[in-house]
Amino acid sequence: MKVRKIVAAMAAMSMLAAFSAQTASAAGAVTLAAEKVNVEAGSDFELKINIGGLPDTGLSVLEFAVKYDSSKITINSIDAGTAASTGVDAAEVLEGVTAFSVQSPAAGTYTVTYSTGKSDKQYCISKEGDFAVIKGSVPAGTAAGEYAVELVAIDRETTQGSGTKNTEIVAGYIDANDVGTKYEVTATAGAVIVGDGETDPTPTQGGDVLYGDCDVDGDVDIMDVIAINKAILGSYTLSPQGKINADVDLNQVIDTTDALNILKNVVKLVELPVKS
Ligand SMILES: [Ca+2]
Ligand SMILES: [Ca+2]
Repeated sequence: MKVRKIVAAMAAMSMLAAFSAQTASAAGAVTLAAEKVNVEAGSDFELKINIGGLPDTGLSVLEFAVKYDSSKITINSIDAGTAASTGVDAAEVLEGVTAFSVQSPAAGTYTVTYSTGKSDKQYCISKEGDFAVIKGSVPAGTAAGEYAVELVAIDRETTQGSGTKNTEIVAGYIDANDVGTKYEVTATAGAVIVGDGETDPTPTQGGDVLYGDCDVDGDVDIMDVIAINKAILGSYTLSPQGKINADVDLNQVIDTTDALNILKNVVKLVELPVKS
């Protein structure tokens, strides 16, 4: 039992060592699939990672990384979903270690692990459904498009000091005799879809476009400067016409340069749109 405790305390990385020493064969594939969600720029989103194809024993270890473009979407947290809420932390008290754990070692990457030294099915991942819930936001001004949320192997060595790069999402079960069984995982990427998922059309030149009129009330004044600044900070959502009107330097991005140019226009220093 001592080994099991150590294994649990050191989490998934040590699990791998246990697996390489005593891995039984396993049939079937565990599936991990991230959802695709539609989000407006400037809004929050929630995206679930669902698990299926679980073996009868459940899984006592699972680890993978979530990769995304952090210049397009922001992930604030990844919480345990229903399938990861086994109550094991109350039964297996290890200082500072929870079975479900999340870290962000680099921008655009989170690692997600579940690991327990317990072999009882109730403490293993044995329910299909949402395993993890990602909460994040899309910054205001983010261009329309589909931004992938990939589920991949954690970028590290297979075991510490092996010099071999890990290429697998690890899923396994360790029984009461410390015999490990490893399962294949089929992962499906999800996405955060901003707008209709298509790149924004070229803004209409002339016509109904009133450059600088971010709140689309028919004139350009200090309220538009406030509106665009709030939109950049994420506390205000520009309407589709507002977005076209706000991009006063016509570079397809709404940012502080546009805000400054609208302010300059209000005090009659520049004409809009500005020519770059
Ligand atoms: Ca206005
Ligand atoms: Ca712009």
